[in-house]
Amino acid sequence: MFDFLRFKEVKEDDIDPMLEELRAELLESDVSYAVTEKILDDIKASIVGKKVKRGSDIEETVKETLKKSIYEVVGKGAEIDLIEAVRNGPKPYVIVFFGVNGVGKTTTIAKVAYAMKRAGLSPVIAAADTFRAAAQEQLEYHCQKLEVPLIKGKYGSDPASVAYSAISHAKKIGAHVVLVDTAGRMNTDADLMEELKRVVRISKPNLRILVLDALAGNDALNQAKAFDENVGFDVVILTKVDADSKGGTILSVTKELGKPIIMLGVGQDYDSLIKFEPQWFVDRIFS
Ligand SMILES: Nc1nc2c(ncn2[C@@H]2O[C@H](COP(=O)(O)OP(=O)(O)OP(=O)(O)O)[C@@H](O)[C@H]2O)c(=O)[nH]1
Ligand SMILES: [Mg+2]
Repeated sequence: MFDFLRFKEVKEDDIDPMLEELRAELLESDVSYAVTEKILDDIKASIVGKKVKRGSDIEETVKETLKKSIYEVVGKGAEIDLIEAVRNGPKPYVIVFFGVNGVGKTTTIAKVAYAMKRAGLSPVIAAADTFRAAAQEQLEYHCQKLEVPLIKGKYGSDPASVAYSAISHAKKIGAHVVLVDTAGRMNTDADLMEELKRVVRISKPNLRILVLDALAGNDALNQAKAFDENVGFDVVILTKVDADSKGGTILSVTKELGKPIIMLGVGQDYDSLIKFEPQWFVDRIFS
């Protein structure tokens, strides 16, 4: 009884100015326009009409709701651990890495190989980027340093057969995991997408990782959509998060495609690959 004395209902007008501010903040963090609108709609739906104690801080309520809803969106990948997946998966566990040119695929593979070795797992790397001569040399350099077997193909040879040879080699030597590096390709290049499909069809990966670059901003979402439609992928590793970027891509990709971000590249060293923590992201967006 007399609830209205103690509670008041949140009206759209109460929160509109705050949502405006949030809209600007999300867009500035490179969250796509469509995703920003969806998130704001979710918040409106969960707050407008809600009864809050008179005298309580609506702004604080909105902020908490927003944080919670963002946490829920990006929290999906948090439980996926690459090392555990390999440890509990078939032997060898096959992972194919792909993405647009220069996003950091090869560097990320070296980092993953390093992490696997540290965890007591033995990797084999497949240099299925037979497109650029320098690509093989780049992997040779890493593999020598990390003492990881590398399977290469001739320049211009069939990348799918390089991946296949690497898997056969891994079986022969009892390696735990095969990391397949592929050539960078624009999401608009139909021929190269076909080639990638073939690599995937033949290597039958246990995990398909799309590598995205945090600096690509909104284009990263377009890339993710195109790779998803053409090839399909399971998870994302986002690189170059150490550069000046709030990583809004994380929110766009998880909200629009429902694909988890599992790891972040935060530098050029082998140990600059960290597990993605949803709370870290929420704090970063609101910092
Ligand atoms: N700062 C920073 N630089 C990175 C990160 N990951 C990769 N890079 C750099 O990005 C550049 C491109 O990396 P690569 O690993 O060669 O990229 P790629 O996707 O294999 O490139 P292509 O094979 O040509 O398509 C290199 O200079 C890397 O050192 C990261 O997490 N942080
Ligand atoms: Mg490369």
